[in-house]
Amino acid sequence: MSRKKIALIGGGQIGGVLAQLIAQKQLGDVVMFDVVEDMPQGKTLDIAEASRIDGFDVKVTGTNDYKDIAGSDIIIITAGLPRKPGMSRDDLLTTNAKIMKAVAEGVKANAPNAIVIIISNPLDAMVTLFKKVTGFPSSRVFGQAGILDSSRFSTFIAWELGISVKDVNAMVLGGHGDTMVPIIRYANVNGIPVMEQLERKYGDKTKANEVMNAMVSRTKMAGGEVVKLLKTGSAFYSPAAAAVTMAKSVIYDEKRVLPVCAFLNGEFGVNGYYLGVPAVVGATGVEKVVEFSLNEEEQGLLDNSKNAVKKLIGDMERLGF
Ligand code: TXD
Repeated sequence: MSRKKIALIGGGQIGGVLAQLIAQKQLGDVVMFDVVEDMPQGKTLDIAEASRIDGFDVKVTGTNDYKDIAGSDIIIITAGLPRKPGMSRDDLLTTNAKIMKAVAEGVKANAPNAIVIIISNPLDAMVTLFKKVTGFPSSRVFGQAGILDSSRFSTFIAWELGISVKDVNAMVLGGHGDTMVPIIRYANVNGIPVMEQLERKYGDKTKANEVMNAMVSRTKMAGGEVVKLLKTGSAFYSPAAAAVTMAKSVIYDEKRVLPVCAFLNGEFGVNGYYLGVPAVVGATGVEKVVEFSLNEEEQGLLDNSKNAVKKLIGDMERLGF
């Protein structure tokens, strides 16, 4: 089997980590594209020169020319500005929509058959715009947010219970913003409900709810917490790790059930919008949305999140995108 070709559109903080992770895991040959002259060439040369240390034979190259992404099997897009302290992800809309439109045109012209994973914020709107500009099937255009948000939720639970994060399953649905929906009821430790563990730990339902609600709030604000500490940008190690998980599931047709920003055709009562939901990710991209029952409160929170995404897309359309 010939090696896959993975193009990274955007060679900034996340793009750089993506390139190194993909190389180290030998997922495929990497081509990093950025508009900053020579920067992708420099970053990828640096990564490539570690090949003997990390033991990889995949090629890692950089370019400022879209023609070099031709034939890519997978494209991961991080092009766009990150937020600064005090900014919301939505504040990036105007600037990043302009960038995403240019990127979509470049990808459509040079790699029309690729599977596309989008990371740029505001995520749900950027995925929507990319799909609109390229006209690619929605199965081949999806976004990374839910894996990161779910990992943050799971990590906080593991820290609270003093257990391995490997045994925690906790999912976040909805848009990648303040209205995201950590699904408390299904959060579990090897099948044991987290809420039961918290009630046993504290011997008090009220305290258990307080602790869970604090973790839910921290999950929703986790991106901003990192931005506040970094001051010059946003999280980049964790989103890169999340996107590599998605790319791996495509490359090896793993059919992982992953929370991704996927196009909904009625699933979860949502029709015609991209939203974070669990989906089967395989060789053809998003193969199936995995629905599960939500109670009235959970459905209300998901509808609220969809409405926030719907408003953002309306704002984007009013800006002419
Ligand atoms: O999980 C998630 N989805 C989010 C995504 C988690 C964290 C950060 N999230 C967003 O990813 C963030 O808000 C940004 O919108 C993107 C990229 O974040 P990153 O930290 O990598 O930003 P950088 O370091 O500024 O890198 C962006 C690169 C930079 O090198 C620019 O020169 C380049 O994008 N850029 C372009 N590349 C290609 N084409 C065009 N037009 C272009 N414009 C800028």
